[in-house]
Amino acid sequence: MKFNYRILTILGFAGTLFVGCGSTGAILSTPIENIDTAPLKVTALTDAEAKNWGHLDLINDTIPGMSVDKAYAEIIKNKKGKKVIVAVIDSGIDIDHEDLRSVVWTNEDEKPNNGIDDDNNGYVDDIHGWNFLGDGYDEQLEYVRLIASGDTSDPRYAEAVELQEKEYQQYLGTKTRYDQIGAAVKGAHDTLTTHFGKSDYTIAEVNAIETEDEMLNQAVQIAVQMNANGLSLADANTEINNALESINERLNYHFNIDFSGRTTDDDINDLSDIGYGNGNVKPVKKSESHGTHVAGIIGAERNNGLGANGVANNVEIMSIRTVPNGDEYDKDVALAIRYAVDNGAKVINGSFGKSFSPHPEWVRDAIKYASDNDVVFVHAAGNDSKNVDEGANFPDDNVDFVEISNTYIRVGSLTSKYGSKIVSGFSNYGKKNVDVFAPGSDIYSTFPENDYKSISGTSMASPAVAGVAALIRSYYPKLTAAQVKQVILASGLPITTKVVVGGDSSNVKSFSDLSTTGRIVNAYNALIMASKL
Ligand SMILES: [Ca+2]
Ligand SMILES: [Ca+2]
Ligand SMILES: [Ca+2]
Ligand SMILES: [Ca+2]
Repeated sequence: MKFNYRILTILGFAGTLFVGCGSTGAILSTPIENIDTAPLKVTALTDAEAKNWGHLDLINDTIPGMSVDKAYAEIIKNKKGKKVIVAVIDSGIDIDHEDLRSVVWTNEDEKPNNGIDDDNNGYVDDIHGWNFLGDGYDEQLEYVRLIASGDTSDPRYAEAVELQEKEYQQYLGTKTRYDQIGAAVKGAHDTLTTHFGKSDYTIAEVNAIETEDEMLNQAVQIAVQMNANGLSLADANTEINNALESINERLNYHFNIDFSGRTTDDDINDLSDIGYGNGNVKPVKKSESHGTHVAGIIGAERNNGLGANGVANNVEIMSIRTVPNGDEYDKDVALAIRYAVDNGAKVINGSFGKSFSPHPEWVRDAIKYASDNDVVFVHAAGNDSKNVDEGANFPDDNVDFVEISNTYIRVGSLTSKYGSKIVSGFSNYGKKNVDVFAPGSDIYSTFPENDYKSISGTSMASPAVAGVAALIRSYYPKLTAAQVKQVILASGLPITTKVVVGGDSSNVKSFSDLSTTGRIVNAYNALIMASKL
């Protein structure tokens, strides 16, 4: 699964609306009292800050960004460094995007569209990367595939069955709630449209209504409540329909034991059966935006007057389409990592993961292959608000905490609020299995078809760190991948105060217990430390 957070945010929002039905101002969080004395930024971010907060500086701006702008102003200046290839193993990238097309990797040894594997790397016409999914888009979750396989001898079969029943029922319940809210919102909007003789009525007009009509009164209440949450009824309708689309995808594909999404003609249990898929590394539809957003965080062209600034200014982005709408296959992930290593990537970003894995050794071997070949692998910690030391989280770099790679970095997510709420509520953590934290909440970056949006997830924190790794490799190319990892970890800013974990104000932990380092990534410090090695 891709690790962005949009769907869950909407679910939480509408859940609150439902619970609070009839009363306004339902979205209130419990205040946090005196769990630290760290300075908090008291004013809201400006528009410019909101679109760039991950690059700002804790001291100059009181925002816990990675000091990227300071690094450019004081260290990099006009230097141009060495070009670094960064592989994005994801959902495909809009390589024609106005803010990305200048940084797209091209395989110079391959001739396009001749049906021949000119560079003899096992992939025909792979010009900008590879697409292991072919025309595929929707997929089951991995534990649903396990149930579909009927392999009752698998030690996790019973767990999978239980999980599927639980999650399916949960989403079915959510769907029912959404259908109810959707019907109420639509009914209220229709009533008010009829009442006013127009659909673009204002909240002031709604507030002025005085009536004994029960249906009209109810419509007023719903409109007032939605307005308290910042939405007109028409907008709420759209949000609910979008959310329902996501929920239906889950029910129809992710949790559906009878669905098969695989379109490539390969044997999924034979790692030597390669060459399937195709050279089209773009998303198959606009909604497949994840990889494009991730790519922009790493390397969107800087200071070109368009959209966003990537962290790194001298990269080529290789797109390896591997992660569907649903769980990725171990075989595709293992081959994608090897493709990246064999075709010149020095940094790989993996903003995806899952809790079941039929062939974890294939992926682990590939991660070790990256490590053995001097490639940094950056992985998102995941968005379940949980401690990943306590359960399976794939792809991983260890067996029972014994690491097989010294170039693998796992990243948790930060908000822009320095202080007790600095950890993103969705972010996973782990004293052993998460290494550092980096900006991941409300990150502005590229979306398909020359669009730009702010979205949240550890999926956004991981490429921020991949960008820093690329910066170091660009300006200090003599450092090994293992040294780059060491520098990123050791140069981060330590935070020793207590923070809220899982977005739950009763769950307070010391930030230093959430990762191996207790640090937040800082590009400025990393470049200084790299210069001294
Ligand atoms: Ca080729
Ligand atoms: Ca060719
Ligand atoms: Ca730009
Ligand atoms: Ca590790």
